[in-house]
Amino acid sequence: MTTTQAAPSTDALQFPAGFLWGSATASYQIEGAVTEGGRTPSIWDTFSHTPGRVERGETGDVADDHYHRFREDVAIMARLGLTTYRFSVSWPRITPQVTADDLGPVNPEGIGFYSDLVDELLAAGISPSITLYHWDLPQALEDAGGWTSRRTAERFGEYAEVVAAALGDRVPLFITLNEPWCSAYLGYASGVHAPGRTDDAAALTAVHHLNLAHGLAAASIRRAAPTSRVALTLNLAWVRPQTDSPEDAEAARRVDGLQNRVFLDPVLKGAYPADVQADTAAVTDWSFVQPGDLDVIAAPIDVLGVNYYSPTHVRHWTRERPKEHADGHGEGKASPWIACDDVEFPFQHGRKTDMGWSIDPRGMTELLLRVAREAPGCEIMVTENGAAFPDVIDANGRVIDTDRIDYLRGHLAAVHEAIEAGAPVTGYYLWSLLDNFEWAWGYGKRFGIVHVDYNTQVRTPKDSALFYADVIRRNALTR
Ligand code: IFM
Repeated sequence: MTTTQAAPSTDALQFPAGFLWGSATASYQIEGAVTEGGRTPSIWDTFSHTPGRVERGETGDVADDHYHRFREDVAIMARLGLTTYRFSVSWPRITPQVTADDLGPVNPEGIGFYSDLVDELLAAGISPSITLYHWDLPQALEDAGGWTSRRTAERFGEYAEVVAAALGDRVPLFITLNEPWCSAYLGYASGVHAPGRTDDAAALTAVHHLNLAHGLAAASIRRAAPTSRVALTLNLAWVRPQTDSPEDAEAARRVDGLQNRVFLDPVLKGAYPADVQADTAAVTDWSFVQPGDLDVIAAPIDVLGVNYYSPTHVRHWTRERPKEHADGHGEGKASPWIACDDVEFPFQHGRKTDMGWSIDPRGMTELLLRVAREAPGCEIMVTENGAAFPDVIDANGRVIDTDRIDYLRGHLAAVHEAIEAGAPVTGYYLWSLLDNFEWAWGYGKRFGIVHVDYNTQVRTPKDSALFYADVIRRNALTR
């Protein structure tokens, strides 16, 4: 592997000069060391230690031990030729004594860890991109209401200012939140993620407070790190009605509202979608939106981060037969889809990843083009894309993950197509660098392009890592 730029091939999908090639991770999924460096518990420590919440009772206590092995991991990134790396900062490392009313003292060890990581990356020629919140909320804040409390958003704005002030001189891009859809709906409606609550009104309250937290953090970053750029990462969906019927179109409208527009519209238009507010009127009157909030949320951002894995197929549910739950949220369990009783997620034929997610790169192109239309003038980055497959190390010590390479080929071609069609996509972060703790699935799902042996912590680049290194070296996808 070398970082020398190869000559462009005529038989290749060439990416624009300066296109950023990265990989992404998140603190709780890789760091381990949960009681070290002054860190206090997050909601994911509590959740994963609660029996029945995570497959096989697995936790992030050790994970990839990245806290101790980050220099080795940066060396791997350098060998792959990554030009950027997206990681998240664990809030309970930075202000471990935070309460609902007071951010508490800044922990120098917490700042020190991320400062060392940033320096290591810069020394390797890799540009750091920081996500401020990738789901590990300090447990003390959850005890005071978590994202249902406005004070969590206020403390988040202050925490963002601390991190931006400490690292902004060396970090060109700060992403406020990762996938607030998951934090709100999986955390507070379906309960399959921490904190594991099942309360629709709480989830919609969380939606707004997460949006507000984004706005407050964006303002903090502007103040404390004026040369850094501000982004928000959303897991937007390409929502496909199963048929052309008006009923299926209605199902798609509802899901699009909850997944896409309730996050996009406040940021891009300074308003919540009226149809979503009407759909959910029986759940909440939305009085948690206070005067001035939408102005805070709608402050301009520099980059919109889009995470895409799979399309979302929806159909009107007629109640004549059992509901299909291809979105993975089973019958009899609380649903993340509020006020969507008549919507089902029909099973699809075709190729799937180990998560059971349909593989459809077309959705990536469509989604990026939609975002480009809805956010004119805003740069777009794919901040996550990748796939889990049941990888094994063979007798020669090699992981031949052809399925993942195929997935990446298809999706990189889809990104290229969106760029050709005019979407201002400037970077791509592959999820994920390392196999890691896949939330409620534990370690059973492997998303990494680098295999991790959880017994020995030995890292082995998979064939997909070599494939990705070649794409980066050429700045192109060869056919
Ligand atoms: O592992 C997660 C990540 O934390 C957020 N986006 C989706 C990934 C795969 O499920």
